[in-house]
Amino acid sequence: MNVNLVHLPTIRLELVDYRNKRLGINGPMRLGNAYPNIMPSSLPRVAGAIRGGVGGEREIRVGITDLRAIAPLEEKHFKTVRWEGHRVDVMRVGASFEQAEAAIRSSDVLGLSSHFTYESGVIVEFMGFAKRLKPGVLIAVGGADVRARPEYYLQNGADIVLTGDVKPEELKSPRGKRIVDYRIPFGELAKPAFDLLPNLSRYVDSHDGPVPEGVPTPIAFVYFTRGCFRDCGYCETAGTRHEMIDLQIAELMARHYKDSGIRTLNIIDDNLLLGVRKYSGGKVVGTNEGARDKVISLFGMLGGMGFAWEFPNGLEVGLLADENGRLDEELIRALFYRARNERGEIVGAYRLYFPIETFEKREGQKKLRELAVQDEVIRYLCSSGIPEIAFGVIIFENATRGTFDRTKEEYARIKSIVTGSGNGGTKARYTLFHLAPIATYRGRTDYSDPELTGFFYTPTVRGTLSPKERFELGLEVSLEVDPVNFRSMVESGAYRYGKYSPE
Ligand code: B12
Repeated sequence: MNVNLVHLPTIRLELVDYRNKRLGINGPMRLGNAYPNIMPSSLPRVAGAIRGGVGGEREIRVGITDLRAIAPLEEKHFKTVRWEGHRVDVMRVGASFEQAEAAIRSSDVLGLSSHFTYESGVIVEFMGFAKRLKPGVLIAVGGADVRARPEYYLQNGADIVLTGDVKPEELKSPRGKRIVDYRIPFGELAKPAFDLLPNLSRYVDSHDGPVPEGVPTPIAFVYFTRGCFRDCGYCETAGTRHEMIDLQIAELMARHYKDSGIRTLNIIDDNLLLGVRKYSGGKVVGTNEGARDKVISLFGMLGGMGFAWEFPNGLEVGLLADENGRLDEELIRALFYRARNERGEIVGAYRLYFPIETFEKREGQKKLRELAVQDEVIRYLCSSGIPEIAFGVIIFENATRGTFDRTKEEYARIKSIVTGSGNGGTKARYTLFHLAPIATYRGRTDYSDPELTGFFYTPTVRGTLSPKERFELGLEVSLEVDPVNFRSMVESGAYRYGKYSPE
């Protein structure tokens, strides 16, 4: 039996007819970052589980076709959507579907991952293409967006919809359309089949922009915990069971990555640090020493093995301090360890996505600590010279002009900490993104095109300000606080980290 897993093209959006003199925008605006040289985050793991683990099925032959890697620079017009009276061209980035024809024809089952709603249009289109080419082929899909809305995929071409992990024996069953919810132990996910990716050396992109000089490649995705019991309404993973890997399995997994030639890790836990503290009503009240020691040992081991790493999915930065708001320096030093190897390459942490989320009504969100604690973390990280930090603020639908003014002021303040006297060379970018209509906000959008479910646009029309006002106020603050990233995004769609001088 043949299972082929296909990594599909991503999308890139271009706002074609928007002009704004004040912002210096007088041509098409590329809103939508697309990093095509990125390893598929789940497919090697899915293939490894099918091939290997206790539930693994040795009689299944499994392969991976990576349409992004085959032609990373190829772009094709996918569709045009309307946003607030403007035209947005959606480009499909990666090789054409025809390049997967051989894989489709030879498959009994085709496997796809769908993590992002905004990419789901491409997934649906591909499912149609595959069924036309080979009507008998079974299509299995898994991933975060599939978990969020399994019925959508069943209705649009999928046969087996996995809302949990891969279940190898399910792929062998010709039964009708179905949703499979199944969780396999961590150990069975420990050996992603990197050998099935035809050319590992092409995976040089992170999802957070080009990596700084000295970061070795290839770059792969990894996680050591999964789930998060927090209740943040804007996160699809909210309210799920939290689980942490055993150290022995983590070591086995890290060795496997190293032996497979992986040099850099994109660490993508839902909430890596959650287990480190104890909580009451969601607030930190103490430390869970066992879990804290485990995280410290784990990162000691990764550094010892010579990996470089980044946290593109963010860390709950409040957990870097104890219940009294004192920085946990030992934990921070382990997570942000940094050295150079004999070739001068970076070992250890080179980048953190730092989720600020909001400067307003922070008390209402259990995971957010006082700004003073947050400032301390920033100060410490910058003085230790982490190469890059990406700060992120969410613009919620009830944002007012005051929200933007406050964000501008607070970002200027944070920027002065970053560029302050203790700075060890850190570059940063300061971003604002609009609430995506996912999780509890799913459905509260006035646009039917999934491509507008990103965070560059303002997909809800509710709120005191109009979508266009929120969009423009966001751009104004971005330009003022972070002209380096602003210009780069507008012109090329690529994130850039600025090295600003102290004001
Ligand atoms: C890593 C990650 C990222 C990475 C990029 C990852 C990538 N795909 O390239 C980064 C950090 C850059 C990122 C950014 C963003 N992300 Co993100 N991200 C995630 C995260 C944490 C993991 C995604 C992932 O790789 N999962 C795979 C891992 C966890 O699972 P796995 O073990 O490999 O897969 C198992 C199963 O899923 C299943 N399975 C999966 N695929 C398949 C296929 C087959 C055939 C089978 C059988 C089984 C199967 O079996 C596997 C093994 O058992 C998810 C949350 C989550 N837990 O999924 C959010 C998530 C996908 N991100 C989300 C969002 C909104 C974003 C952002 C838009 C903004 C933001 N809030 O961060 C940006 C946009 C990125 C961009 N391109 O511009 C949302 C998406 C919601 C939605 N439905 O659209 C999620 C769900 C988180 C959330 N906040 O709610 N993200």
